[in-house]
Amino acid sequence: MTNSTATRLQENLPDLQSYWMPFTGNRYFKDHPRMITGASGMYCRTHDGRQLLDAVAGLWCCNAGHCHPKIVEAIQKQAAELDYSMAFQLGHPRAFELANKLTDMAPDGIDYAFFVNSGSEAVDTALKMALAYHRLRGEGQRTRLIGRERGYHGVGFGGISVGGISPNRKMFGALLPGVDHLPHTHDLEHNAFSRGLPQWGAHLADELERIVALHDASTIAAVIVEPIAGSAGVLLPPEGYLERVREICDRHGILLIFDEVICAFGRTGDAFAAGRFGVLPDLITTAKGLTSGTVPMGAVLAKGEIYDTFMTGPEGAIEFFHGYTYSGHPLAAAAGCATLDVYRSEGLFERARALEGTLEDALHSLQDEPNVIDVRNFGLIGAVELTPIDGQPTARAMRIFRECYDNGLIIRTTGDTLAFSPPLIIDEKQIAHMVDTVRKSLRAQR
Ligand code: PXG
Repeated sequence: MTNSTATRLQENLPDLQSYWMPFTGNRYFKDHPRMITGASGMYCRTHDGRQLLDAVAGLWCCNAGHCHPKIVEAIQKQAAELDYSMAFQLGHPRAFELANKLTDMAPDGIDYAFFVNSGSEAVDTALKMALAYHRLRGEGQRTRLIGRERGYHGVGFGGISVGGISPNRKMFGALLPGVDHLPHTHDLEHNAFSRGLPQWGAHLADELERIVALHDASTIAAVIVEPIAGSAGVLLPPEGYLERVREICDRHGILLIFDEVICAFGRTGDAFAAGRFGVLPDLITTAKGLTSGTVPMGAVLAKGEIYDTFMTGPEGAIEFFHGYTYSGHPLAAAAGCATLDVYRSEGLFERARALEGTLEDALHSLQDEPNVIDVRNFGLIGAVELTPIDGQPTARAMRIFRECYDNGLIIRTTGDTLAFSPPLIIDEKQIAHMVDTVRKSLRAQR
């Protein structure tokens, strides 16, 4: 037994050696483990018996709160009834039921759901749908994909190619060919401390016209953007920006994909950001809140016209050569059905909308705290951006993360930005407590 194993056992922890953790400083974590052993509602429990308020809904996913009894029951029941059935050529009722519930909830015109297991798979699936759609319509030369700087679209090769976060790209070589990027929309000079959508920057969408002029519209298949970019630090679309992107895509026959992996399921105070912003994309990628984070699942939602374009060729032939062993997995589908029912029956999207102003006021009260250079918010999403420590980017936000954790609060950091995306069940007292803890942490790290 190694020394560290002995210490861990004393601390009630397993041996930490073999697990290669994702997007984590493995060596730091293994020296300073923060282990979550249970959760309920707004709170998580740690291995050393502490209770933490979860201000990020796991990782933007547990929108109905942790271990919701109705979702837990549905998963347990499904596990005992049908564990798995072949995903290709056979079906099971729960997946069809979920597709119906999901498309009922989606904006009018979005009529089909293709199931996957994660946001990354949803993105790669949507990109492939876009390419195949054009090919089926005799426009196979439309192969170019347009993403955006600082966009996050998961970690598949398609997703990192259209994504615009350089550390996620630079280790992996040339990536997909024929990809271009719009500029991001984050601008502190014009928009610092905006409440809701920033006023400045709709013209940044016109960069798409420049890209179209450069490559010719006939070579471009799709544009993919997050309506609100989450992982890259909560970057909000300027007022009118998404509308303009939609108009330009329409003008040039380019499909528009909204990556709503974090925005969907109440995060913006509506079922989908597309609904809240009144901009209808051709494809929507989702995951996370679809099952409130309980069982991995994602979905690509498509307009009827896209599905119809595929439904040609000989009767009985496969129309789309794509899918996963676990597409529409029974446990995930049962979790999804129960989750969407909970969102509706508990009015959680309306609740998020009603709490938007409370979260906004609470977060903006941090404006004058040490090192705060921006506060921004929309729906139940918030961000506090900090001045980086000279020569040590990300270090200041990490210190605040650790300070908050020690004070009973889980937040998320990205770069030097603190991000907030609480479960939609959060109440006003918990919002106040969350912001007070952040305030204390900012002052302690002055
Ligand atoms: N698209 C978007 C917009 C996302 O936010 C993905 C795709 C990929 O989803 P999967 O399920 O493959 O992880 C995401 C994921 C953060 C953070 O720190 C956000 C995500 C993942 C990890 C961390 O905000 N979003």
